[in-house]
Amino acid sequence: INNIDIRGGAKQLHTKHTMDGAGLIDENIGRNDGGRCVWSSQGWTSKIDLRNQIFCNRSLNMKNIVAVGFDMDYTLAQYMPQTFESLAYDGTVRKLVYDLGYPTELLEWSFDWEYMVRGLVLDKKRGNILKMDRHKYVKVAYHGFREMSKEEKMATYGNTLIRDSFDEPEYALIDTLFSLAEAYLFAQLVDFRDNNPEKIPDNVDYARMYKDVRAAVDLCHRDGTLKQMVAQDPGKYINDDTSIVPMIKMLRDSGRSTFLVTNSLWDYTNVVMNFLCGHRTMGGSLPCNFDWLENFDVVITGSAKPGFFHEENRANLFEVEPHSGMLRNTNNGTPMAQVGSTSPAISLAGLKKGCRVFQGGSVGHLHKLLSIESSAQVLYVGDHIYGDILRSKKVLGWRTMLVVPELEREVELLWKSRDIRKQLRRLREERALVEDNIHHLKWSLKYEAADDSNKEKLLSQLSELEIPAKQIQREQVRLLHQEAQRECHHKFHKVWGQLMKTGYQNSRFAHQVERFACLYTSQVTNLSLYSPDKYYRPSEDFMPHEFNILEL
Ligand code: U5P
Repeated sequence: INNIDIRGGAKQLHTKHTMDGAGLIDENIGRNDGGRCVWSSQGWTSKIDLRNQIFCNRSLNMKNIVAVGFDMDYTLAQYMPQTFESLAYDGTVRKLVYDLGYPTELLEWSFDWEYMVRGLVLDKKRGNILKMDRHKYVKVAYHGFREMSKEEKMATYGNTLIRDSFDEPEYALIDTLFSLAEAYLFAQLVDFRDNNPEKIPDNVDYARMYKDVRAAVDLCHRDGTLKQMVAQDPGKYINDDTSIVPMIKMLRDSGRSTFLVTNSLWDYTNVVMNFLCGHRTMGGSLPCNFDWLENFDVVITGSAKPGFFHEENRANLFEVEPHSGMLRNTNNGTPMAQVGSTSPAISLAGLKKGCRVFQGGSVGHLHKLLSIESSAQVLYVGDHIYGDILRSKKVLGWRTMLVVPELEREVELLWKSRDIRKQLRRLREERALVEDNIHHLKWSLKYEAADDSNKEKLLSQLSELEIPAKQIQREQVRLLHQEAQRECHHKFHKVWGQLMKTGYQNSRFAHQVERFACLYTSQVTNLSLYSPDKYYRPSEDFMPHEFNILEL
């Protein structure tokens, strides 16, 4: 220990992980292999697979957390987009054709569930799909499925002074996995309209098409198109994850209350949670029961997030009778005395034993039910930056963890492409140095050179840098750089590149993750890899000047 180089040691902690080359990446670190860190000559190294680590943006001491809450859809329940979003896509197409009068050709279309990614922005009016960096600079732009030229992109989005905010209502944010199907269908419709103007009425512009798609997708979620199918065979649509129950049990054993707040209604919530906690199905051999409720203190369904997070929200809170699904009125969580009943209303405040199920209400009700004194005592885990994370953190002050399933692949590819990234960085620095040198020589020549011999020397140095051979070298550097960049981009996603990056900048999505999520991770069950009392600490912030000095 005496031999630790403080800087080197500290660095190792952040940089050494289990993904040691392509071999180790697939090694499944067992959950009972005795310890999560190892000490070696290189310092302490984490044994938790990078893909399963919890990353921290803002310090969070779990000791201060008294209640941990979960969103359900795409947080506890990871849907398989290839089946679930395809179902949404097919249902939406049928609604567009049969209810809204779109051409029947649409029925022949198919859905490429891998094409769209989260973090994209739809320009409803122009029919464009955009990926931008954290400064809202549009880096990748497609009109339907046609890539926009640099000039076209600049002409439409390039003016930095009048740059749009790229928010609703002119734009739509693809920030939940639920939106992938609608984004794809929008691109298809834009293409279709451009190529077959006679088949789409004049008054149906791109924005109207988006509105129709959005409404049809939403209806599929609400009218049973999707949920009946999922209820029949949840295993076809939802990833089986047996580690959810132990993870929740761990939190409960550590003294935390646990709760569920979902926008789904009770009947569907019951199906999904039965599948996740006990592999039961609606019509299958193991009919749904309510055992899963023992994992929670309070379940709130039909919560209408993000409105739920506003304390001034006056939404009524109903108690759900699990067997019948019937709703009972409550008075701020206290059951209303029945007309003619003489028994006093039972207070639900401080509820300790036996989970109760509710519908609606707002965060004030939940705090009362769980005896929460300060919102900083609550950690909420969700998948939707706007619906789950932004409001709960910003409006309310809950601590937040964002589930980003894409992170698993992102981290894996990042690991595999680290050599090309290093090369990219080197080329970039090299180019900058050559450019700086040329500037320096030109500057000296113009403003400093005292005599002719000095001038001659400078000129010869300059020509050395600028002679054709050097120019070619510079061009080679530039091309290599471009190629490496393209290769990197395509490795992550053939069209949109890396989820968290846009060129060298953080993507807008990454920026939001950084700002709004205290923690983020690929799966909710990664919580069980860490102590329920863990003090999550972010890595040190670095400004570019510090970064250069510390040569990170
Ligand atoms: N949902 C809609 N409309 C959409 C997308 C999702 O109603 O366009 C529904 C899902 O079907 C699910 C709920 O029931 O919203 C999301 O719930 P949660 O993420 O709060 O658990």
